[in-house]
Amino acid sequence: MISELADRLDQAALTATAIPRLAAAAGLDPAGAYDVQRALIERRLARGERLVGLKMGLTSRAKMAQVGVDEVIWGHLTDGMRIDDGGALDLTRLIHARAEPEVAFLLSHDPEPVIRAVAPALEVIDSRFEGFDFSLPDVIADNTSASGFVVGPWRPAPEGLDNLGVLLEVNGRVVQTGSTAAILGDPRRAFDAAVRLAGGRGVELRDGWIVLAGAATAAVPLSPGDHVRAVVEKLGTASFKAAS
Ligand code: OOG
Ligand code: MG
Repeated sequence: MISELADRLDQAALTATAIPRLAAAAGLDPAGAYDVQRALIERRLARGERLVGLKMGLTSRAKMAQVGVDEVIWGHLTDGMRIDDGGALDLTRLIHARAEPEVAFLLSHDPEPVIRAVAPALEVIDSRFEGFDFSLPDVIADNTSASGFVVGPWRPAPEGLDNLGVLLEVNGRVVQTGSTAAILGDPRRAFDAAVRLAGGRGVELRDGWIVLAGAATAAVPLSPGDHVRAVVEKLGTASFKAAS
């Protein structure tokens, strides 16, 4: 059953076709949903992608309210999801993509996982479920809607990382504003949660991995031609262009 559910989600992503929710009918609880997520990631790895990090989700109230799920979740990042800073995103391969501003951490083994650097980031989420509508186990199984991400320039964590202004701009206009305080009170808590939760499920955290802390604001839908930029006070910017 795990493998069949992972296939359904994998095909939905590969063909950019939304599918109905699947967790309730399959009786999936969160633990079973993480098994489906793992099987889904195995399919990407079998196609030659590499794991490059983890993402936290629903670490802010703005996001919990937007999707109606109120638990912190985590997912996997692969190199196939990476978009160069300032690069292009092909929207024709996606279902109903949204962008959200994030903070990224660079993980170092010291020998325990610690934060080596911080960067402004953007995440592109693209739920494989119809209407971007899902339950907690659905979104976990769907690798927490992960689709793409952009990381801006790395720098050492500045003073006041727990309260930096965050803007999301589309075509030069500010469409969302927030603060890093929205991310669990301090985005470093999201890093700790990623280490604890993924580590607790046997994920081997590697030196050089990226950890996305979760969006500070609600996500916005993308249209062809959109220039999207995240601006994080003291950290700088990360951007991409939605091509079609
Ligand atoms: C779930 C993923 C949430 C975040 O940053 O909160 C997430 C979704 O919104 O579809 O990535
Ligand atoms: Mg996110």
